[in-house]
Amino acid sequence: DLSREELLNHLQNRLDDARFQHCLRVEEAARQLATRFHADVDRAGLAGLFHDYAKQVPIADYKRVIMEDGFDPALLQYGRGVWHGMVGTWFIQTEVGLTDRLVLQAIERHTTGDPAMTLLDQIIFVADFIEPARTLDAEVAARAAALTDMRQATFIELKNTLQYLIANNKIVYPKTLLTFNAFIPKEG
Ligand code: DGI
Ligand code: FE
Ligand code: FE
Ligand code: FE
Repeated sequence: DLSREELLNHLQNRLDDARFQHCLRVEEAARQLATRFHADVDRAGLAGLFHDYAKQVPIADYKRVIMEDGFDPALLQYGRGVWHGMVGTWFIQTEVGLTDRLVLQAIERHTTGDPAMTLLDQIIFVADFIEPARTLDAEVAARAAALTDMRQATFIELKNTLQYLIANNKIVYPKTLLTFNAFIPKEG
C-alpha cells in the first residue's frame, strides 16, 4: 500500500494547490459523514481525497483514453465536468494504482451520481458539495440535510446541478437526470 506521503505526492502532481486543498477538505468531510452514518471511514476518506484527481487532465488525453480504452464514444460529446469522474478512475488506476472497487465506484459516480448509488457513493457525492468552502444556498441546505438524511442531501445537490446545467445551456448527461428521478423524495 502507498503511504500517505506517496498518495499526496500523486495528487499534487496532477492538481493545482486550490484543487488539492479542496480534495483535502472533501476527504475530511467524507470521513465525518461516514462516521455519522456508520459507513467505511477509511474508504470514504480515500475516495474523498482522490475524487478530483483527474480534474485537470488535458482534454486531448481524455479523448485518447475514451477512444482507445473501451469507453462509450458518446462520452466524447461531454467535457471534463463529466469525464473526471467516470473516466478519471482510469487515470487513478493507471497512475496511482488504486484498486479498491468501492472507492473507485464512489469516484466514478461523484459528479453525475447513479440511480443505484450506495451510502458510500452518496457520501462522496455530498461531501464534495458541502465541504467547508462551499457557501451557496443549496450547499448550506445540503449540509443541514446531511446531518440526518443522505438521500435528501443528495437530492438537493442533484436539483441544484440540473438547474445550473439548464440555466446555462449545458448538455445534461442522461444519468444525471436518471439519478435525480431516483432520488425524488417519496410523497406522504
Ligand atoms: O469537481 P467539482 O467541481 O468539485 O464538483 P463535481 O465533480 O460535482 O462537478 C460539478 C460540475 O459538474 C458542475 O460544474 C456541473 C458538472 N456536471 C454535473 N453533471 C453534469 C455536469 N456537466 C454536464 N455538462 N452534464 C452533466 O450531466
Ligand atoms: Fe469533481
Ligand atoms: Fe458533486
Ligand atoms: Fe470536487
